[in-house]
Amino acid sequence: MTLPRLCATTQPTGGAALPDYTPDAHGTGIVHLGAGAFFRAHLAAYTDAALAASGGDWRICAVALRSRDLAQTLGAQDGRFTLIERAATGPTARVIASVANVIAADPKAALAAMSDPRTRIVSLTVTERGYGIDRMSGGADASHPAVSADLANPREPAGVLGLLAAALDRRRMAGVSPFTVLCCDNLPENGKLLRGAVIDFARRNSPDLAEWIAMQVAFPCTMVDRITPAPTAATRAEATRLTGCSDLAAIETEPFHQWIIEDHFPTGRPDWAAMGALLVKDVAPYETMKLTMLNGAHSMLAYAGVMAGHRYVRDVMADRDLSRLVRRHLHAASNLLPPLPDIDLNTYATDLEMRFSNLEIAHETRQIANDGTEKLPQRLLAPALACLDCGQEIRPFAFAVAGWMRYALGYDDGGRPYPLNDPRADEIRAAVANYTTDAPGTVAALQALPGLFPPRLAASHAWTKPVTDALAVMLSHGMPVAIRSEAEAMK
Ligand code: CS2
Repeated sequence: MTLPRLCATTQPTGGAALPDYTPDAHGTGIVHLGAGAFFRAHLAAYTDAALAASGGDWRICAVALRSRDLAQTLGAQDGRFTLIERAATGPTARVIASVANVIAADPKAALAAMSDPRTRIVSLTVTERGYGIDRMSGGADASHPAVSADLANPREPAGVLGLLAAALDRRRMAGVSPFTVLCCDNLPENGKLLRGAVIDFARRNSPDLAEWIAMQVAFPCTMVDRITPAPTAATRAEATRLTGCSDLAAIETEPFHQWIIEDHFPTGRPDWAAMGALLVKDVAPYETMKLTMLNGAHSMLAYAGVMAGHRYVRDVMADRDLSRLVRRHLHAASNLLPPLPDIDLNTYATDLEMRFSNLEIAHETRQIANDGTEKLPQRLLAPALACLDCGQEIRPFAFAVAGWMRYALGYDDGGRPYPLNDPRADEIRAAVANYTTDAPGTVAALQALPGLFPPRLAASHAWTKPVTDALAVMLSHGMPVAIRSEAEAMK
């Protein structure tokens, strides 16, 4: 029997909750760049809840900048998809209808949508590497392929910074008020960072535009959180069970979700608080907490976990020694943070251990290990530098970074090579080519990658010694032994 495809005209059956508003009664007010799994589990779900609770013309035009397949799939389903929440008590599902239309790998159409006066927010989940921000200067990174192409041809942009600058320019010329730019990626002070990069990009061709953006455009910061593994055939099978339809755009996620948003939207916003978003004045402390604790521990366990043969985060948590190192990392990270009025950091850490241990979520360590050069600075290197400054034990961060270095060598404990998924993979390979089993040489070579390690950290013996020692054990005895001896050293 062929199943009907989930779309606006099918009537799903099978227990999934259906939208309790009339999607077509609402216009589109958001253009979202990056239509991947995280967007669908987070912003699309919050906006769906906001439409149901308070209405408004806030449906979303989702732009897939690169993946034509995903956009076509979602487009063929009228933007509908099943959001499966996997809890220990069993899965529940909801059909999301906040996506009104989808643009696939078509920058001209994306630019037109962003320039439309009805668009009041442009939100983004394009991953850390998708922007092309020079993290040392905070400006646009002219060596990023999309940035350099768009700087050469700013009227026909295809990359993120180019599209934002060009769309804002069109609005400026047409006398239309600017949209609010809402960065939802795991970058430190993400709104501020993106603002600096867009202004710098614009300045290179039009100082007037740069000035206008600086004066007129809001870039609120946000902290986003929901663990969302890449969907698989099992996700789609579950969606079919829960909707009675075939759904090629279904995703699965954990029940937990958090969104903390700086409340600065001059042209309005959906009622995201309807699903629990917290609108605050200053997001920075929450963002630092999440980046250092959740994401820092994630990166640590991903590198150690991949090298020790643990496929999923839940497998890491079932490894007695490595899960102790996760706890140690969370504790060390929380000690670096200022107190937050409404969050108990010990409870936050315990909750994270529970979330990582969720047996229903198949979150691949390899997925988290991707793009290390984009993630290390805010997750592990900034905390390590903070340890140097305040005299706190640096070892947990040294072990985590040694794990990244071991992974960056590109071969496992059995000598089998694997591809590095990192925008700087070629540079990394060239840097470590001569040091396959030499810990001090590897540490020195990777720390010399331009713009990655803070110079003060790389020059500190108190840092390089524990990194080198940890890497030496990983190289001579293998990752499982390195994990065990690191956990034993805690006693
Ligand atoms: C993860 C994040 O892939 C990664 O690097 O650390 O995607 C993490 O799952 C999310 O930030 C959770 O909100």
